[in-house]
Amino acid sequence: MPARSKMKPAARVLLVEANNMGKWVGTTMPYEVHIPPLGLMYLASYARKALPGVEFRIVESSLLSPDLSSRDVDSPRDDRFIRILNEFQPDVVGIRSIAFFLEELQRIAGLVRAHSDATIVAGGPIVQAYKCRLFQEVPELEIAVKGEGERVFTDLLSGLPLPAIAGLLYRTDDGVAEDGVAENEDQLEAADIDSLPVPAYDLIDLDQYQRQLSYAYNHRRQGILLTSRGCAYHCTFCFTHWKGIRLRSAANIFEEIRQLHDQHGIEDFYVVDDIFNVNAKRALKLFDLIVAAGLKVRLYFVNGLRADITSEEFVDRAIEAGAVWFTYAVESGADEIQRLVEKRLDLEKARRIIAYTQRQNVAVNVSTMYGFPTETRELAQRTLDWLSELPKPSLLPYHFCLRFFPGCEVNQQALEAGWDPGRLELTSRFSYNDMPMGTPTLSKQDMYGIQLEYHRRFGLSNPAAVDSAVRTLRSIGYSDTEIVHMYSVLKRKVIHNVGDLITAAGN
Ligand code: B12
Ligand code: SF4
Repeated sequence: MPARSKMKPAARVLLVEANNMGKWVGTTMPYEVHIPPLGLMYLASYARKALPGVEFRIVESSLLSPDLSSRDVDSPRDDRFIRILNEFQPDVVGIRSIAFFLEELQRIAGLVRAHSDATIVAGGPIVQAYKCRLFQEVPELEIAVKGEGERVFTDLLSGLPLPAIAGLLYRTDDGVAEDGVAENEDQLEAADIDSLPVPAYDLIDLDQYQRQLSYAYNHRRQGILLTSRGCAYHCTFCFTHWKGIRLRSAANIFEEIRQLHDQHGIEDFYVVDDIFNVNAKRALKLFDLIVAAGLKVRLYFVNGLRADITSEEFVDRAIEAGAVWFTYAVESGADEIQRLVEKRLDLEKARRIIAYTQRQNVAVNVSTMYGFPTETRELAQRTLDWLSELPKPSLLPYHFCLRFFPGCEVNQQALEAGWDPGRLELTSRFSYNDMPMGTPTLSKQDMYGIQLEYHRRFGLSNPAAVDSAVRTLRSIGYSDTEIVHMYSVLKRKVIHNVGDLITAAGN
């Protein structure tokens, strides 16, 4: 790959979300979880404001096939992407990916190089995870952007010299850079995130996303809200790709909601912040604005609320503003593990507020994990027992085996606890519901036992749990089709009706 010292100013930019959602859920269905690619939509809206002459297009690589059942046949999927390259003739192809989808990034970069001479730029969490190594893994890659992309990508597109743009990694033949890849200093993240334009919803097909499932497994016109960047906590298993934490104001978030509602007919808003409720005052103000405007919207806290800082007032006012979906990230019911991973959740407070939320008849998810370094069967068992003290099981049966993504502190903790380094790397390629391999303190058999016990007591093999989840879903407006589609993906097999679902749970 010839090194470049700068890019020619670009006229056409193709942005690609490189993912393989079938791999994620480990199955092929005519509908999958697909979420509008927010990072790329932010890049496009920012860059086109600064460079109005540049034309942008956004595609998601695993949504290219009109018929998802043919996804395993490589050529039709490749053909559609090649057709886009030929028709659009991009000068730049910007690809977002995460560590889990390295193979998909490789596939897309290979296709671009074979069928176009566009400059290939990568961004997203995968860059922070792999840094210079990404250039070995993806030989076609020319430039990569570390962290926040709006300003850096705009500078790149306008043709500034590469050494002058903070936040870049790029191939160079200056003979100085190690491995032929230069790394510029990190950029300063935008301080005022209220000034970022609303993501470019006009560049995606909201109907196509509605045919897929949202982050909350329903078929809606999806509005994705990122109301803050970064997290105030530092859990060792979590991949931190923003540096500090920055919050948008309640007024700014409300304006986005109103705009998406009025201009795009969006009524369902999925909040993907790391911890939305990190500032309670801001959250309550947002709820007040929505209520005062009489906006009929539904809010889904799909990603994470920290339970021990959530109050009853937060829950009540969120529901008044339209919240129907609360996800509490608990991880472990053992204080020892809470300390080890530096989450330090107050489990007693967490239990109280989760129970309170469950009594309000909204969807409540409690995400937990097992397989932490040094975690024994007894410690893992404590999480299951902790869950049993809640009034209801988690609506989504989310008890995951910990994965180790490159760049997370927990990898060091695992190595210190005697884990095999090759094994750690392997786990980052597994789907969340692939069966785990065992750890020095938790055998593979123990892990199977934990999974089975979880599903028997709280999850997919428990008819009462499934029945209660179905009732809640119906009460918050899910159609039976949505419920059946959701469970087909969760169970990795097509379910035909709700009755079959409950019967199947008992078998
Ligand atoms: C929504 C979400 C999901 C959704 C949708 C997937 C998606 N679109 O990413 C769902 C639920 C499906 C999901 C699943 C998973 N996710 Co997820 N997810 C997120 C979450 C919460 C928000 C993503 C987002 O929209 N961020 C906001 C946008 C604005 O940020 P961004 O995409 O990073 O984009 C900015 C920059 O990165 C950069 N940029 C991005 N792309 C590009 C491209 C170019 C060319 C340039 C120049 C710049 C650039 O500019 C953007 C604007 O500043 C993040 C956490 C987070 N805070 O980001 C985790 C996160 C991305 N997920 C993660 C993981 C691990 C997963 C799973 C593998 C989990 C699992 N074990 O099952 C699965 C994989 C499936 C999948 N398709 O992603 C990790 C990735 C870690 C890593 N090292 O790669 C993250 C970072 C969470 C974490 N802290 O650990 N996820
Ligand atoms: S796991 Fe959640 S609380 Fe912990 S650092 Fe990551 S986003 Fe923050």
